[in-house]
Amino acid sequence: MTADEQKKQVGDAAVAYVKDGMKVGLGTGSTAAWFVKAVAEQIKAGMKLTLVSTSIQTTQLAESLGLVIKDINDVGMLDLCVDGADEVGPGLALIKGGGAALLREKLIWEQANSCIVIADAAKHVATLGKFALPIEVEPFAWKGTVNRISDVLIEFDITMMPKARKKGDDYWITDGGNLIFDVACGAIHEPAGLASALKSLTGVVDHGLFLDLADVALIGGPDGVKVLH
Ligand code: ABF
Repeated sequence: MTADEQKKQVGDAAVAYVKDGMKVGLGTGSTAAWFVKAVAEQIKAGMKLTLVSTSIQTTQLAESLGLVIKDINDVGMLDLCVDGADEVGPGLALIKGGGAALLREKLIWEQANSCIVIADAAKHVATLGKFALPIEVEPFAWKGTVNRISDVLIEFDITMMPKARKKGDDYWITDGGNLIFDVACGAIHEPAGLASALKSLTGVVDHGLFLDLADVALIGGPDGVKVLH
């Protein structure tokens, strides 16, 4: 079973959690895209939903499927958000942000009563950190911010310098106009401590550690979908 087949498997499975009349947050990435397509089929079959999106990319996909995306400020608390991840670790601690949408994703997740993460089997790990941790940084005075990030990383025995994510020759700019720096941590042994230390730094907008936010994880695989709580 290929990774993409597993992504479709969990994207389709997540639709079982969507009920008529719900307000639903649509995640970002190739796994979440399968969920968006499955939601579009439900709406074609008559389901009534209010939808919000975690990125311009997802909004464009949704609208291409005839879906209407509402402004998150107009809908109040969401019933559900379904989104992908780069790593799913113990206690459903996640690394997200490989799609550079971490800030809008986290804001939507914070406004949802229930958050479901969907991922292929390769994303399910015993320790977070093999996937580089994305950190979203205010563009103004970013070099000083990167120096402060490096100082904090050393306290967590992470010696790799943050690497600016680039698209061609330019720095990657998020939907909100910020920069993304990726840190090859290797292993993150104290996710909560690192998350708190990074968030306290002036110039750091947010980071890709999603802790105590996921309620359920659907992990794909040839033996069927594993449901983790
Ligand atoms: C987004 O999708 C990001 O937070 C995460 O990094 C990415 C995973 O992408 P994919 O599903 O394509 O592997 O939610």
